[in-house]
Amino acid sequence: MKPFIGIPAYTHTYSETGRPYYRGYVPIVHAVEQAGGVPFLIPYDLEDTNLRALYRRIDGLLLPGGGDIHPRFFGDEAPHPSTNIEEARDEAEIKLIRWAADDDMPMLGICRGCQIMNVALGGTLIQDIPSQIATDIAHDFPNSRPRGLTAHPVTIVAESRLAQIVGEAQIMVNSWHHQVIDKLAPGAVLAAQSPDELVEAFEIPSKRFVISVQWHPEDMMADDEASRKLFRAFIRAAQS
Ligand SMILES: [Mn+2]
Repeated sequence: MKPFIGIPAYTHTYSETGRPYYRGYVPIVHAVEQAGGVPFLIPYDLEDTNLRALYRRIDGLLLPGGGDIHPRFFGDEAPHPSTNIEEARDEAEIKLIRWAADDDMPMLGICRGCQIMNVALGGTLIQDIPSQIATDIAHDFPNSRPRGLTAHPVTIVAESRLAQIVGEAQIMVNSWHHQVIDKLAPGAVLAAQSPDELVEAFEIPSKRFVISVQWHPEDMMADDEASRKLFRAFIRAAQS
């Protein structure tokens, strides 16, 4: 049986009509399929018992990219003018992540998913790299940039699970984030960092498979073996 991979869908209301829709990022769904999993989109704004019922059907949880996380979830009292905050999404994803952590369900976090996983498990974020950190590295490229284009290298921590999976000490990754992890959650360890020493990936060694990356491997699948290896390792873990 192929494993079911839960992917929280988010809502989007079209300004022209005011009608709300659920949305999921197509390349993530395709990446899960290519790696051997069955994608399972989860509408998050459900009654708790229904969210829990959907959760119980999945074998792995994939937290996708998206807008910023409300700073109240990581105890920051000075909100930066952040973009696309959807607190109901934050709340539902935090619930799903905590359930999955308690059950030792395999999890893969991507970009916002990396950040919300860290927050859900007790870590914090830097709200805005450009205004809070001196760095020469561009982490937040314009949306017009082709998604498969790499932006900066990351150094993978030797001995990490990520290093075992990827089999390389350094890889090139894309980058579309203006937020980044500050303090790692208890139990989480650094798995990769950019040359300016920002957290680009973390993992939780005590869990069967919990890895989060700040880049978007789903957008690099076509040309990048490291991205394919990461998705395949996640699906394999969800299958076992
Ligand atoms: Mn980056």
